[in-house]
Amino acid sequence: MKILFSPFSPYVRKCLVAAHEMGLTLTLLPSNAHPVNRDRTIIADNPLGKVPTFFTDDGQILYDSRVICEYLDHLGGGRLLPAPGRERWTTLTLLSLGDGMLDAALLARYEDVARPDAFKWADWRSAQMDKVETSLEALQNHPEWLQGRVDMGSLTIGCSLWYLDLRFADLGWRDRHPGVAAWYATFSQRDSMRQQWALPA
Ligand SMILES: N[C@@H](CCC(=O)N[C@@H](CS)C(=O)NCC(=O)O)C(=O)O
Repeated sequence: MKILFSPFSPYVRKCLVAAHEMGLTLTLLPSNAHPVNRDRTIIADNPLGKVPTFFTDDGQILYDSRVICEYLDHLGGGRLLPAPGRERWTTLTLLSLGDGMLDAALLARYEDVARPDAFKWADWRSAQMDKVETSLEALQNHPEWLQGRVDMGSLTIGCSLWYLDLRFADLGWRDRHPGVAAWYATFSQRDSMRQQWALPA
């Protein structure tokens, strides 16, 4: 199994963390995804030109991270995505919250690094970061959403917090959301969450 890789993509990381939880190893392939300077080699396999893009051993191409994680979970015996029922809907909703935080944070990041100064819109950027903030607030107010949970929901939230630390190091989210910070301090010690992935030299 192969995956188009970027060390800074939280969505790629989510797939690698899920694979690690399942005891599966993925071969990493280079890529250069960018919303404007689009990577034609990715587009050849995924018309959206985004990573992660994933290649199964029997020749299927899968995207996006949600589908890839579902595929990995299926291979690994379904530990990270419960069978249909209340638990599954809870897990998937938490997963959507984590993905939504990432989508907003990535848009703010692109605003910072990809949009020319003349076109920047400060209110729009702060509204994206406010989505992150209101999501953290909800997690802070509902500790039961995360407590004791190891599934695609909590792993996605974990990867979104990893991305905040990577790209928005002075956000100071831990001061405003100490309960989430305490959860992450423990959760981020999982073997899967501690892994560092890199392309082979
Ligand atoms: N919903 C997608 C989002 C993937 C995504 O946006 N990846 C970024 C890299 S972190 C990307 O490929 N950006 C290029 C672009 O926006 O065209 C997923 O969950 O896989």
